[in-house]
Amino acid sequence: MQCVVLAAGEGKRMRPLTARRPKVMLPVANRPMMEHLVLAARDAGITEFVFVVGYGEREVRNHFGNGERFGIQVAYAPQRQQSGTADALRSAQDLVTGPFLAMNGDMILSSADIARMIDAPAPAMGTSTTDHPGDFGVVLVEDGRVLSLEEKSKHPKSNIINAGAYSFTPEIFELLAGIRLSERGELELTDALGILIARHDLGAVPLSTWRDIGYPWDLLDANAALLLGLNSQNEGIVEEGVHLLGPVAVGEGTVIKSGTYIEGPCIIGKNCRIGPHAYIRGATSIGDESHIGHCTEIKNTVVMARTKIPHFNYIGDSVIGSGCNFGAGTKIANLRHDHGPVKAGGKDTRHTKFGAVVGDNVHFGINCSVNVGSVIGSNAQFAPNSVIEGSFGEDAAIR
Ligand code: TTP
Repeated sequence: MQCVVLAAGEGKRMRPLTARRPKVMLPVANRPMMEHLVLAARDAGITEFVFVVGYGEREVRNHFGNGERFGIQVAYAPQRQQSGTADALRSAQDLVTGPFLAMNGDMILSSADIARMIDAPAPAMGTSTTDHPGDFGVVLVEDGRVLSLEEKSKHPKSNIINAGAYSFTPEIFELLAGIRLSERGELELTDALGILIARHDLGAVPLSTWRDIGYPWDLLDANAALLLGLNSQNEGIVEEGVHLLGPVAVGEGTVIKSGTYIEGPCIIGKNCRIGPHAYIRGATSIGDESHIGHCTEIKNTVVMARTKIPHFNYIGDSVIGSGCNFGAGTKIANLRHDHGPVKAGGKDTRHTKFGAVVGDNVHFGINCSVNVGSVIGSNAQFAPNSVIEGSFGEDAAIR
């Protein structure tokens, strides 16, 4: 069976992290999120993939190539304009040869859940439950059939939602051919699903491990969930006097210097310098070639490659892009005094602990204070002692 992965979207909700890379290539537990999904599908028995690519497609192609290094075969279906999920799936039509799975590339699923999708008679939709169904397509299910699907309802009729994973036969392409632009100007897969639902012909497959990754704070939740399965591993150098508690994976060429205390689950990439005397708490992922230095504390955070957080820093519950530099003493707050949910970029993160979203190549002078919920565009620069709060665009500067 083939698996079509929709990976062409712009990921606007994920900005500024997607300013220069596609959302599906954002790292979770130090691998692109889509790699976790593809490996889970491979482990469920799928070896033939069609990746629908568009925004940032070069990065996807460079990473996966023909799939050989992952033990799979990959063909690419370019979607020239990101005009919706129906259009994305239609782009794969010429490469699909029989019944197939289709999955959004921006989610996490276990191989057991994907195996359930493979076993389900087509057409079928994977479903999951959530405490905020109004952000998704809400479905009513009876006797294993989807009875209705309502997108982003203000008054959701259930807490069951469309997980964005489907089992189809090529008949879906006939339905997609008749789809018209939706109110928001997109060609939406849900319109074709509506036809199947009206025919009482769409099965529901409950999935227990689904995680959607739409916003930066979803990256933290997905990262924590995936690190729960981490096994300790050391391919680097751990000096005497380092404490490693719980699962900690240390990549090749990385040196963890004396006095450093790491409470897993934490994954540290290749060629990093950690410590001396750094304190890293779970669930944290640190990308390749990063430097976490003396008296720096990092907690529940994703740090991308080549970022330097070298002296007396605190970073909590944050997503930090690649190539950033934190001046000595710069800290990110992660809790409001009233312990209320943090808003970031005007959105409710639904997290009482959330720090900041920092794009790529951001430079902080010494002793900057970054308040909860700050969103900082790529290449921003901040003078020493800056108080940083709210949203800053790309190339922003406080001098
Ligand atoms: P969405 O999450 O709806 O869209 P997006 O990824 O562009 O993100 P945002 O809403 O933040 O801009 O897309 C669901 C999946 O479908 C995702 O894996 C990307 C993929 N997709 C395409 O491949 N082509 C498209 O035209 C669209 C809209 C989405």
